[in-house]
Amino acid sequence: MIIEATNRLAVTGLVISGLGLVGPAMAGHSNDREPGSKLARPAYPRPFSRPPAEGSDYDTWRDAAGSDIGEVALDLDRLPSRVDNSRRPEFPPIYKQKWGACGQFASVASIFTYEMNVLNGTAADSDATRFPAHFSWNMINEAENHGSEAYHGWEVAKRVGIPTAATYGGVRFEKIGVWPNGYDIWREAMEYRVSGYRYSPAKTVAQLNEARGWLYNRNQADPEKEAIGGVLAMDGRMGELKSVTVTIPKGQYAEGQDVWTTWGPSGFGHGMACVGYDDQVGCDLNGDGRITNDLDINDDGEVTLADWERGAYIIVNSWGREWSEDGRIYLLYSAMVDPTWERGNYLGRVEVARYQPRLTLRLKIACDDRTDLRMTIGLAGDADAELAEHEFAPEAFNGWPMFGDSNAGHVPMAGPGDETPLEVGIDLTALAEKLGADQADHGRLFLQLGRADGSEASGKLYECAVRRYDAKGRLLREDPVTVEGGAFGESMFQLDAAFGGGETAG
Ligand SMILES: [Ca+2]
Ligand SMILES: [Ca+2]
Repeated sequence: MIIEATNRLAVTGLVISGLGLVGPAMAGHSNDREPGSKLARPAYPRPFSRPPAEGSDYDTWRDAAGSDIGEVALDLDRLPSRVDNSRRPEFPPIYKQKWGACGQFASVASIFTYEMNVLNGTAADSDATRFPAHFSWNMINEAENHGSEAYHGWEVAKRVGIPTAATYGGVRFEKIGVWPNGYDIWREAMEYRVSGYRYSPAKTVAQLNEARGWLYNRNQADPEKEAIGGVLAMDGRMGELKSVTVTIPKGQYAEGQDVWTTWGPSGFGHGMACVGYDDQVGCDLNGDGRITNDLDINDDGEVTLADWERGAYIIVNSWGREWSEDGRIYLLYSAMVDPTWERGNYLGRVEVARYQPRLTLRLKIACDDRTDLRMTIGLAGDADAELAEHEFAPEAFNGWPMFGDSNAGHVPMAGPGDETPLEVGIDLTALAEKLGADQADHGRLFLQLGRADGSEASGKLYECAVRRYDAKGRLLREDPVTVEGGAFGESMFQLDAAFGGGETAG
């Protein structure tokens, strides 16, 4: 319901992508009245911080190597008064989005790209080191102009990976809902992953300071160790922005630059990248002729972050580099304390990882409804086994069950109106590892293709092969599997074949 409402607005040409509406149902679950809640800490605000279908025990940071939010305290004296990571070579250009893809422009094209370049020690100066917004967007937008959450992109990066823009064919496609055709694209995606992601509130000074520390050097407590700062995802409310935008007057710090004093008083969510902060930027909100952080300007009897007139985040928006002069804008720290826009009270962060698959599946497959496709892949360590020892159902080829109602659309594999069979790659490494280290390079493959209950979908498998790689990602060999028939729909298609171990499979 909410998605439809968002979509109606998005197709008017505005760049609206958040899925959330503020209402009483959303309040009260952040436990902000618990003791210690003023400290920096991870949180799972609904519905934008993790996929609901994964359950309330799903720890989105569990595979990350870095310390968790609030675990490390940085000496505040070390924080510079200004940090802008968007000026670093690891940060990609400021993009101008089309359609409601802002969530993926922020979470993948900007934030994932930045973090991956920091990890790799590279610069985001060409498509070879930039990552597309549309690869992950087209996994969850139902092949229409729908909005997305940051976590959609980060989960796609976790489960499938993200190909570089060079291999993918750009940062975005000119048509909605297209999946890339080519094993090498899917294979490259496997190397660029997310290991963990997290949201945390930024409603208190302690939480603000932790966020500043992340932006500065990821709260690296050891002064001897250098660390390049991280960037953060945020979700702003974008209605009536004119009424909350102030251009800093002449003679003041950062004169002539725009500041959002609060989130827009109305409207829907919009994903953006928070790239830094500036403690000096300020605005006289109460008109007393001074810019203060120590007066109770909202008359609630205490001085909190909500009263601060000085200090602002630096935001990179995906409305083009001419917007707001240079594509960036300030947002007062106090704007993040907003009970009417809960999404705007949180910041999201991500940890990325490089990865080399050792065992993959190459498939050439057609299906007239990629969301209703059901695919199960099994492995057995014994090449003569009659049953799989371990099985899995890859999210992307089972309608993305973890995303609930958000999927890749009831369209053919390649995209709307395109019946071309798609050549894809699927990582089997984790499945093979379950067989034990010595068996991971040979065994028996079991593949089952069908359709969702009640679906009329049909399709055909054209090619199937198992590929093995060495630890550096070099192809060792491909074992082709003979496909006989390959049609599925009303009945299931199944094959099994030995692979590896020097034998020719099939
Ligand atoms: Ca004032
Ligand atoms: Ca106050």
